[in-house]
Amino acid sequence: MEQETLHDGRIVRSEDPLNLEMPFSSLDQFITPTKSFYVRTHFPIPAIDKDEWWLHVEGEVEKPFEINYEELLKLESVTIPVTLECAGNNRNFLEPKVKGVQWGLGAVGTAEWTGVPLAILLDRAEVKPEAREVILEGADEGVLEEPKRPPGIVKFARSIPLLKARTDVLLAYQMNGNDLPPEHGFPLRAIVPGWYAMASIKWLQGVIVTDRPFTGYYQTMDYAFWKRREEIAELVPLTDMQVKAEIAQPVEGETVPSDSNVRVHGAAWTSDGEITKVEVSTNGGASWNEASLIGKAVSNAWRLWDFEWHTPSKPGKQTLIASATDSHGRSQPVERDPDRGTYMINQLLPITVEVR
Ligand SMILES: Nc1nc2c(c(=O)[nH]1)N[C@H]1C(S)=C(S)[C@@H](COP(=O)(O)O)O[C@H]1N2
Ligand SMILES: [Mo]
Repeated sequence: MEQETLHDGRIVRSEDPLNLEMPFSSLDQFITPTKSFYVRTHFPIPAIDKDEWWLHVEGEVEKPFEINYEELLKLESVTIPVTLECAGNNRNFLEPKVKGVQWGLGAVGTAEWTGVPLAILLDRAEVKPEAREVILEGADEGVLEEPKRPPGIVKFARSIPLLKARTDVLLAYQMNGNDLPPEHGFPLRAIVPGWYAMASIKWLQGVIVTDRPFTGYYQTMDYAFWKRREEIAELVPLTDMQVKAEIAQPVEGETVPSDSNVRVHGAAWTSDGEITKVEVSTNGGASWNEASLIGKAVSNAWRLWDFEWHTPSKPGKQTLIASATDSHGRSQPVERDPDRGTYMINQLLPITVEVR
């Protein structure tokens, strides 16, 4: 593997725009410290003065309004732990190589988010009966390079079905008990539990209620996959995170002592349900052992797990695989589904260690 540069202990996947990955081997607690949390940006980070910032709530509503930071902080707030995973997490495991940020295991993290449920703002605006979706728009913008792009400046925006917007979405101004850092969306970001994190819009400035499906760049040309209607492929926006377990330690290529107890540990997550089982194979999938799930299940957050492996007395290479199952009985595929393009990577990821 190529040499990795670090930025405050995170792996730099690109400087401009800033894309930082958590070294997943450092996973040692349920909450990811803010300084380790991965960063995904598409454009330069907007410098926002909170005293001049307004959130606009508009579209198919009876009473459109604007609210500033100070007023927002006075509203009823909640704090919830939520796991965010980039839809392209694990992309550097894909063969052949594909375009996009070459994330390893660490474009995922769990933070405690504090803010105002979007439902409170939607109620204040009085959503019209014909409303179907809510578009969330960030303040960041730029000109796109890919050929199938609208000319001119594009803003990062995504939509959520009205029901999900009302029941699940949080507008967060704090991460792990402190103001959101600029790179994580200061002053305000959306948190969309259970969905890949492209929907958790940072630097939020617009909440636009609409009566028809939104087909903006980031949910059609990008952040979409091919789904089959019978045999016909149709482009569908990415939404739910897929069930997955990742091994934090040991790491790929590590040497472990023979005839010893080695702790294999990591995290597993899913959407809309909970992790019920993580299995670990230490012989390339020939046999499986059940790992222990640590702590309690928390909705919309990952579950840490571990397994004590008694290593073989004979030296040699061993292949470790972790596999998660959730409360809907969903588990991870063995093979990659090419219809998923460069996203939703949750097939089993074997790692090789050297027993010596
Ligand atoms: N406004 C805006 N919101 C955004 C993005 C962005 O580039 N601009 N990136 C999205 C993507 S693809 C991901 S994975 C998450 C990353 O959130 P984080 O940087 O706080 O980890 O933010 C999402 N929200
Ligand atoms: Mo992402």
